[in-house]
Amino acid sequence: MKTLLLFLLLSITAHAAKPNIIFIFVDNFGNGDLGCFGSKLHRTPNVDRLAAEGTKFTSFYVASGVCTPSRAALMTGCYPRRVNMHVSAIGGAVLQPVAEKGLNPSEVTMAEVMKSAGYATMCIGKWHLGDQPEFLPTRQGFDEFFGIPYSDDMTKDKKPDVWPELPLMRGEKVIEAPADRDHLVKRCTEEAVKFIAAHQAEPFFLYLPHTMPGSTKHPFSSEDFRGKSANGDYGDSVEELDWSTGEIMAALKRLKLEENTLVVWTSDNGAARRMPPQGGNAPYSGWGYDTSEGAMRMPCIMRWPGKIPTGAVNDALCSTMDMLPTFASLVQAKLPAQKIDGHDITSILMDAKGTTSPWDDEGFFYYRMEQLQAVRAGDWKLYLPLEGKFANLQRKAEPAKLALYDVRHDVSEEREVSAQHPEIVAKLTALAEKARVDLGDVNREGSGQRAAGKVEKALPLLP
Ligand SMILES: [Ca+2]
Repeated sequence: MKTLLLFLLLSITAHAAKPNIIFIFVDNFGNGDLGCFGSKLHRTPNVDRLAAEGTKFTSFYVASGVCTPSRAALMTGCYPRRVNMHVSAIGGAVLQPVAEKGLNPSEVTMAEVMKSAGYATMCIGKWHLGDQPEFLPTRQGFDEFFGIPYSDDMTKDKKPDVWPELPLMRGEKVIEAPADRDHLVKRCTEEAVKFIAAHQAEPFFLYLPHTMPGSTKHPFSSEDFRGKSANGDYGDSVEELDWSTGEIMAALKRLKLEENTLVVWTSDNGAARRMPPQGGNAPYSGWGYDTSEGAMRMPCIMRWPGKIPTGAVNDALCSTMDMLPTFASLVQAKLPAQKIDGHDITSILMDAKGTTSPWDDEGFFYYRMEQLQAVRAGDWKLYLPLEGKFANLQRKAEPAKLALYDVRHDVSEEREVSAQHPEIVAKLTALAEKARVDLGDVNREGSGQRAAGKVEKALPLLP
């Protein structure tokens, strides 16, 4: 009897020590689109509450300004170039349907790390790391998948001879085509609540990469939200995503899981340029898809009562690449054997006062597809002088020129200060060269790159 009691006590303690993790990843959503990050346009009370009960991260970066590479970096803890997911097989910025390329099954994903620690895992929403069976979430550590394999705008009418109807999937099966885009957020939310309830008695990892606001001019939302916001289809979508967050938090509360669950809320890249504008990346400059602060510096909130400070703002330089090693540390899992780029930032999460991070010494690199365009270390972001492929797509008036900004204190990049700080320019230039050796650049392979996955012949996903 005593042994049994001790065993029960130990298993309860062991469980309590293993937090559930929910990672909410919205799509093409700007820093300035949340009330708690300054939006006057959108009503986001649920995400605002998350921020009030947790910490806002204000120097939190994705590793690319566009979907596929950004997601590859989150899943692997690696720069997109390291895992060769920085371009598609046909030289595009993201994977298209019926792609021969995908995230290599030999890469160890965040989900596989969580599984190794005994977690139940599910991916709900938009995957975008390969649409062939070999590359689906169910082959990368997720017990379950509900959602679409790529962006919601990749519909059959765009390439009728090659692309299938937008597939909604459960596991590896197409259950609906075309997927009903109006109800994706609603249905993904219901699935999330169901998953949480089903796994309330064991540690779980829920990856919720929402499909919206997504990649179209007219983001989709259900009838409960359509036409209700002050900012058109985009605002409706933002407010539905906020509702979704509220539903998830309510489920955690109802099931008494609030205390032992780490919730992370962020976006895969900034709001894209549209005319007229929809989402906003204020106070950062630039739009989604490039290497501007607007494209890669994301609104990020983390909530974990008793562990992560409440109502705090944390300006340490962090990245989605840090999530894999940090989660591994929190759940006492082993790190992948292969080299990763992210850092265990547990101590940073738990102390909002510091502003230093491991990236300050080694540099954080902004790549656009194959091109290294900028580097940040500490307070400073250096835009590299560019001659290659994308030079004309760099930011502001003088695109190919070297430029230095103090992006901690001058977040809107109004004062170019390279002439005043030649030593900082030299230091960041040297860091950039180290990155080129390891990760490569235009027409230059890096010594630390690994191959992506590839199939001989890609087939459309059909019901
Ligand atoms: Ca995106």
